[in-house]
Amino acid sequence: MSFFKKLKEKFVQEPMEKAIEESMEKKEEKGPVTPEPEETVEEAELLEGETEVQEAEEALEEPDLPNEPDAEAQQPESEEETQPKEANIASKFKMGLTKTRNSFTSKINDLVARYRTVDEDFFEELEEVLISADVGVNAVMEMIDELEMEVKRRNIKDTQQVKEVISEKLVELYYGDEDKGAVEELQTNTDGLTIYLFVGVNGVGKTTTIGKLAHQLKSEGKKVTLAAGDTFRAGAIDQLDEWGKRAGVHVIKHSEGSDPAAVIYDGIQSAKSKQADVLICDTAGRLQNKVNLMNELSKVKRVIEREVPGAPHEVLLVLDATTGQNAMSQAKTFSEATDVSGIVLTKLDGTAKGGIVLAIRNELEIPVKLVGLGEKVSDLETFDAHAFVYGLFADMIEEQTEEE
Ligand SMILES: Nc1nc2c(ncn2[C@@H]2O[C@H](COP(=O)(O)OP(=O)(O)O)[C@@H](O)[C@H]2O)c(=O)[nH]1
Ligand SMILES: [Mg+2]
Repeated sequence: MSFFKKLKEKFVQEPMEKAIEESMEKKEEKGPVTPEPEETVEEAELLEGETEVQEAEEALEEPDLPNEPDAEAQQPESEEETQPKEANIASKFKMGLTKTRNSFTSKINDLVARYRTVDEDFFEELEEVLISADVGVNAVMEMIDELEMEVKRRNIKDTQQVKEVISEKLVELYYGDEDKGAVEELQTNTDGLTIYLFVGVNGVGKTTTIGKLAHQLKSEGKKVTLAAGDTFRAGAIDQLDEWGKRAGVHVIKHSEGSDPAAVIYDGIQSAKSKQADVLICDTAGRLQNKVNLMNELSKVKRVIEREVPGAPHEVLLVLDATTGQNAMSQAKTFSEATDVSGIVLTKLDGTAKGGIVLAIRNELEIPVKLVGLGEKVSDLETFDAHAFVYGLFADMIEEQTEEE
């Protein structure tokens, strides 16, 4: 099966069919007296694999009236019930990557239109297109080599067909030699408090991401505490406090200028006494001098390690995708100052150069764990390379698979 088709099935068709099937099952169970399932079927039939899928998902849940005993509704989510989420994730990546896709797709289409057959010049220009999307020079070189081999191996002559191989190779490029297709969820503590430490320079989106994550974890039923470890500016403390209020989670804060390690210490004690599941720690990312940064971060980390053995479970470096190569150099500095376990790449929605995801993974060998796809509380997703590539090629995928 073609790769585009596989992506379409994974993110659009299967989830859609599932949603329709489930709504039919619900309808049968409830009998014709309940009006809602009827509506659900109609809605599900209209699905285009876009945001409507989420609506359908919600609609499917609606018929579970609170007082009605419903054995199925009380069961933990089965594999099948998670399917419609795939469509939801794909549509979020599609939305968030609009700028990158528009720029990337038009360049690729233009290239394919100009070169009917695959040759050296075609690859050279393709190299430029990928570099202009911030994929990173080394990653692009690797990619082009792989692509040339694959095109030879499959005896592809028509540039139209190369589009699909590009998308396939981008996914491979992201995963490298590792297990293909594995989505890297955040690590958790199976035995007590999970602690996430957020680091990164000012303005990249640390506090916003913490707010979004707190909201997500809370809606999964987790008890969350936030620690306002960015004590450098009063505004930063208030901002985290505001997110805490919105998400309905507890925030531990001290006054401006106080010792971040002390705030985090208090955060840990509070989280422990409240039996919270997750503590998320904000920090200031002052980069004026690497020695200071290193000292501050290692002090904070020492406190965390001492209070909860095995913590922090993630040290997440937040990078702003719109800053391109600057983000790469920040990543280098921070990895030297502390052990970064994962990257959060924010503001992917604000750049046409979303290829930076691939460069980061390829050059730094640190996994991208979360991506920010907008400013809203729901605009945070676990990074999924397949969904990312779907988002990049969505127009081509939809166009091509319709032709088949
Ligand atoms: N468009 C967009 N804006 C974002 C995203 N994440 C954060 N921001 C914005 O980036 C700005 C700085 O965020 P903030 O959380 O204060 O950064 P911090 O200094 O690292 O804590 C704010 O205006 C956020 O709304 C994102 O994924 N997309
Ligand atoms: Mg902040």
